[in-house]
Amino acid sequence: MIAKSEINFYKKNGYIVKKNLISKKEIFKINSIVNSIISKEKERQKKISNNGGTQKYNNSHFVYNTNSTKNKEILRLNNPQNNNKIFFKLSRHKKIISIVKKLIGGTVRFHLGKLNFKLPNKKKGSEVEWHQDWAFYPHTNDDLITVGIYLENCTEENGPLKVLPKSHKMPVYSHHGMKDFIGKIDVKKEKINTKKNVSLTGEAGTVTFHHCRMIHGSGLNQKNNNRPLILFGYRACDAWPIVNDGNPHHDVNFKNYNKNIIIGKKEINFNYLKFSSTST
Ligand SMILES: O=C(O)CCC(=O)C(=O)O
Repeated sequence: MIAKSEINFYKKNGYIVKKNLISKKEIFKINSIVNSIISKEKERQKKISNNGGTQKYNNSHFVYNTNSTKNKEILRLNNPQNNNKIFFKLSRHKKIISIVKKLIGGTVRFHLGKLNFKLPNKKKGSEVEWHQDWAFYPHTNDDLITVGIYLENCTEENGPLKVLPKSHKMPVYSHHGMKDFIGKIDVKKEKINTKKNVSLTGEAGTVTFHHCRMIHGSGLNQKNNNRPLILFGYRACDAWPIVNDGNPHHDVNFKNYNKNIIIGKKEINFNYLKFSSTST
């Protein structure tokens, strides 16, 4: 499923793209579920007056471009794998997991999922500024990877994922503004040359893999579709989260945390977290 040369390419550049990894038949089924979930949500919205950008929090929820009821559009479905089993199965897809396993060192624990949309026709509001995923969820090591699955053909005009090759070997940059976390890098201030970025385009079913420290983002969508892109995050079993990012976390529920192990032995004791007192 993945050649040695591709693993070496990933190590050197921080990303790889596997064209048409997921079959058109599977993509067709997934898209019919996506369409039905979106229609249901739109119907639900009609019955609700202004209720904020995020409707409910059961770990799988919609994120909107605005809190207002006017011109409200869906930007994202968070954690689709908890919404419908078709996404759960996709998050455990053998072809994806066998590649992830090779790229992050042998063990695989599921981390998070998103189904991102881009507003059509150059509408502003869903561009993604340059960032490193690592800044959102630092771990005890950086064997973490983000996998992107295009559900529709994604050309340059659709606002594809863009990566800066080799940037996974650069420092982790500040994602803060004056004082608060703003989730993006000030590339001018950091003197980062973004001109050498690479667009990860591909037909529906194409799958992208990028390192958690890779600087990446995406621009406007000039077309009239909504560029559905599923993103799944995976981490090696020995990469422990330093912050609680709202996704399964060992401090919150160890059993749940272990349930996300796809390849690897379940930890049965917590000794690694016990601190011995050395104070006198
Ligand atoms: O949807 C996109 O174009 C990119 C999203 C992304 O990079 C992220 O959510 O971390």
